[in-house]
Amino acid sequence: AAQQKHQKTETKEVANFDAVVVGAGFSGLYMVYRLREAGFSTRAYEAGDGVGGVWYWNRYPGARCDIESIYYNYTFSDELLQEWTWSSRYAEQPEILSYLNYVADKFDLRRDIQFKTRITAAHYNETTNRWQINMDDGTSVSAKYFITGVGCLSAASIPTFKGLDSFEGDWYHAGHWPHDKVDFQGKRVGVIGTGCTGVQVIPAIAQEADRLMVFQRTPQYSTPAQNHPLDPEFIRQTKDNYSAIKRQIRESFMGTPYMPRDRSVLDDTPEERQRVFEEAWEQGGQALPFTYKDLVFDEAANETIADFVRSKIREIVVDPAVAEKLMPKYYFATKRPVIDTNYFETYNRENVTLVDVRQAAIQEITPKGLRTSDMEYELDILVFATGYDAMTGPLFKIDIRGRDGAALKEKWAEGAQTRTYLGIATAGFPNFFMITGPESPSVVTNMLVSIEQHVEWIADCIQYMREHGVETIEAKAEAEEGWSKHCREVADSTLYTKTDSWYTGANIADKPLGFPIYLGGVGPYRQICNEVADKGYEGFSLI
Ligand code: N01
Repeated sequence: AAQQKHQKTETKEVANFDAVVVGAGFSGLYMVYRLREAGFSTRAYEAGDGVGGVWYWNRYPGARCDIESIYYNYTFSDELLQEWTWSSRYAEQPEILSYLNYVADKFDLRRDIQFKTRITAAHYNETTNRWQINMDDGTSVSAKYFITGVGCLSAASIPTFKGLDSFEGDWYHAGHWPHDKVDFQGKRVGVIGTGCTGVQVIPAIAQEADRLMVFQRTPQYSTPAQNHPLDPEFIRQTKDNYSAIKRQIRESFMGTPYMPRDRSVLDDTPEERQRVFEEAWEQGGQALPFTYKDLVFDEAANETIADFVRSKIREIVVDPAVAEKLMPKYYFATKRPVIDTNYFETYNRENVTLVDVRQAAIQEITPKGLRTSDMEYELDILVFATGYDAMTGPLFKIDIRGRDGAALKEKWAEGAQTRTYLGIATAGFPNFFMITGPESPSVVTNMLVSIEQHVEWIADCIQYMREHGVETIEAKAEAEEGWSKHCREVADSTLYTKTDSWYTGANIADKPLGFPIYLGGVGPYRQICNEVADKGYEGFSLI
């Protein structure tokens, strides 16, 4: 039936390419560049009217990257590294978007990108060994290779609250923020969600709105970003040392030069731990999780750092009752570690109210605001910082079908954690590559390092195929099974799988639980991928 559906698709085929790429974010842009350099005809399709991916859509106030700017850029071009200068330790969204536009201009990438076009379906045709790719404008193209650069966090999730249609005010999801400034002045604003997004948007809105109501279900650990403008001397040294930095981040664990200190927190006295934690808190950013090697492996070790952050929250938040509501209880750093600028301080403001919706659940959105089981809150604007259907969500927005018309969505119906080879490919879907797909290191790392590694590996693979007269590459089922098992075993040796999060899929109703992220580190993962390639693409069938 699926095959019939495939054949019945009524679209107008307008072009043929060697490769079609989905998205013009960091992944899509670099994939277009690499393939074009290698002489393959390539077209990227992008739903937005500009480049940038998540940095195009996430225009909410306070949006900035939680990886230090000097490591959050492409490293493939020395010239680009020397030309571009970041203004602060953690770059804000407008600056990152300017960078991506600069890259697109510098390498003349726009001529191979079709904007304002969403790919709706990609079906593999066994007879022609090509992918037929359909767009939302009714056109269709064919390509030998189908490559997704859809990102891991691009499918916004808005919980199905009763009554949202009746709300008389304005509402926004942070990941689909309007291009025009939203004016909060004189307004009563509600924010639902206290993940990375909530922690950034809450302090920014609080400065402007008349009243801000934060609807919190799960309190967060968050540590100060200690953001600051970059010193010209520091920039000069960074630019002088970029080849060493590049090597270091590529071989590292997380895609930044930091490695956990080779010491157990339990081997230090409470006083010494306190000193180490205080120093990392002052240093800010992602320093705290790197203070000891066992923090995400051992429950007792984790409790020491969790206690430290809780004590900091009690110090910062003046009202002890509010501070208690803000106490996080899950294992520290088993959700994406959050860094902030004045997050906990914001709860000391007179115009901010914290509402614990774990204690009094949200019941409905009303025409005038939001009702919990306790009371109704009147609101002019409602902001959803409620996150994403991560990892598989962006892929499932496209009807991807491989051999015999089998749908990717059906193949992974029992969870994405058991169904890819290296997070790049999946059995039954020939000549299909995923940039930062499920079961690759992706979201626990500096995405830029992971993206460059995948793009280069995929481009090399396609070149290898051309050089060796290979028409089809496809992951073998047994290789896929082995990788998925390995991926899960690594995750189970940590505390990550003991916390419900968007990593596990627990944030989306009815999503199968899993852990579709490789926690082995970007350096070791790169080595594995290189070895696979060096052995003639071991684990793949090449025909
Ligand atoms: O999403 P989240 P996010 N009722 O899923 C709450 C990246 N990112 O957009 O935990 C009430 O983390 C939910 O509560 P709970 C980064 O990787 C990076 O903040 O499910 N509340 C939670 O508090 C990040 O991890 C940057 O109980 C509901 C929040 O909404 C990832 O994106 C910036 C609810 C969702 O938090 C996702 O972050 C921003 C309901 N029905 C994002 N449903 C930087 O680089 C959900 N929630 C800095």
